Amino acid sequence: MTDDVAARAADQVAAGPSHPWWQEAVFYQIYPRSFADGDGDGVGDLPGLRSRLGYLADLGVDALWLSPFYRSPMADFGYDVSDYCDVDPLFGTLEDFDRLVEEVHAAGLRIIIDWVPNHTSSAHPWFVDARSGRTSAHRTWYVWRDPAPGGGPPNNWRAAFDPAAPAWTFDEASGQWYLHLFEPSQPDLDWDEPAVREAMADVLRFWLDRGVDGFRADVVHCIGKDPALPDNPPEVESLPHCVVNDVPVTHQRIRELRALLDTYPGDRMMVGEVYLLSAAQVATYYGDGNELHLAFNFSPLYALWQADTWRQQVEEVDRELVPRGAWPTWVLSNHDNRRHRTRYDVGASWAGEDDATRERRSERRARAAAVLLLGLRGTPFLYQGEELGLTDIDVPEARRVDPGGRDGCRAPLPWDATPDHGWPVTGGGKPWLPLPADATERNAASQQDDAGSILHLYRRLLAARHGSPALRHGDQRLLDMPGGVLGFARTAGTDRRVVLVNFTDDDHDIDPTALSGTTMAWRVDVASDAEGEGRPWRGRLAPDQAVVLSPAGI
Ligand code: TEU
Repeated sequence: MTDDVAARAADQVAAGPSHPWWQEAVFYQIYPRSFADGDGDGVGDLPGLRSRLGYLADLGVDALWLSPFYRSPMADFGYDVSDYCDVDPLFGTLEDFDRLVEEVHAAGLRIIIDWVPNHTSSAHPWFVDARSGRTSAHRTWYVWRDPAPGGGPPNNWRAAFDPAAPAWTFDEASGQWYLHLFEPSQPDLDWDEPAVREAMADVLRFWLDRGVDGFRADVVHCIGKDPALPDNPPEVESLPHCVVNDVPVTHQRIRELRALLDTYPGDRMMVGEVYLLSAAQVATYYGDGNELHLAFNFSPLYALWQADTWRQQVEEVDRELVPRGAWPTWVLSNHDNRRHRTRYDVGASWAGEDDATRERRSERRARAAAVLLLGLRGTPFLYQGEELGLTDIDVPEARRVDPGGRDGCRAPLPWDATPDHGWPVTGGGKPWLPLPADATERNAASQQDDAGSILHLYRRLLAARHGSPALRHGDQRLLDMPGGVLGFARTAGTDRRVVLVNFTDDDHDIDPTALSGTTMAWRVDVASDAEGEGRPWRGRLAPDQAVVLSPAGI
């Protein structure tokens, strides 16, 4: 046994019963188009990802979540699947996928893959057949309805992305409408049809048999629909139906999926994208430990950089999820939303402030947010590039491609300071989206060489989590702090940590008795600006500074 393994084993004994891997893991989301390009066509792919696994292992994440790589017309960049059991040639081959899983596991990491159960592409053979006529074999696999009395769509549901668009498209040939909560090219499957459930179970088995550790289930709260398809009430009529669809039958469907996963060895898991914006609703999708292992809770994605707001987020999760045994998740950025560094910059500028000042503050906030994310109780999900402190790019109109206007957070990851930043394109073409404008200064290689970079902060935080049962799975207690500061204590057995985050532009002096009720001394384990790490804590937080503290003298 190596020292490291022995230390971890001793740690676990000290911390009591073991915890499932997906509660202790830090996940890293790979958006494959934008991670790394292995064949020089300007779009990231599986060989590119394989060539960068060393970077992820060095970073210290535990598990990867791979966004869709299936065959697809790419109308929604892979969330419109035309074959669930094959790799799109743009990303490589099934053999590339198998090698990826092997190499991920050999590196001591896990991998979960995106699974898109709510809808297929309109180019999927199932839908092509369904559309071919009212009596076709797959007609009942999708949601078809006659026009409303007097014509028009069957109900008032709206599609995502275009708030004015109905969630229905009329099929001239058969005289019926089909349902699509997203684009018309993404028809909704009808999960009341047993053959759909069986086909989708086969898809899960196909990938489980290939060794994946689990799935991220896309808009999984939408697979069940109220069979009466009632109009949305007036107060939510203008919202896309996908953010309000919340019906009991979905829980039954998810229990069936859970039962399937449980037949496999190795603690396979499912994290659901439950895009409902209250933690109380999200909590129900964990069932009684018999539905989703984890569910995304997205309201923190829209939280401002304010201590009170974050305190409310933590309190809501502590109130709604934790008492029912639902293990929380935390996420600051993903491929659908503006990056948090960009969000936290909003409203921070005022007349006379220069760009450099603003840039420094937004860097400080991105760093403090990393301490917050990796200090909270729950499973954190990182989105590729946040470890470099990336901001959204401004995409010139001529190069915009996403129907949902989400290109800004999907720029290719800048690997180095060379002119193409690790994205050389054959024949002098361009990557599918522009690289960030500051890629020459802000890229993986430069930050690897700079111990003071945000990349190194993420590494130190991930190492601190690995070294502390309290951070990985401990209890959490909010502390009384001055306005503008969030503080919480994490405890597992004798292991203790305190996390403090200053959300303001001012210094704050913290009374040490507020941390534990005693005058015990604390040491700085990790600081967002690296100040004082490994030394006694002096009781002062700098503007937008965050720290992880441990009891001094241990
Ligand atoms: O997202 C679901 C979803 O609700 C988002 O589209 C959200 O409404 C929007 O992005 C808010 O900005 C999932 C995937 O993550 C997304 O990429 C897909 O486009 C969508 O499902 C359809 O599969």
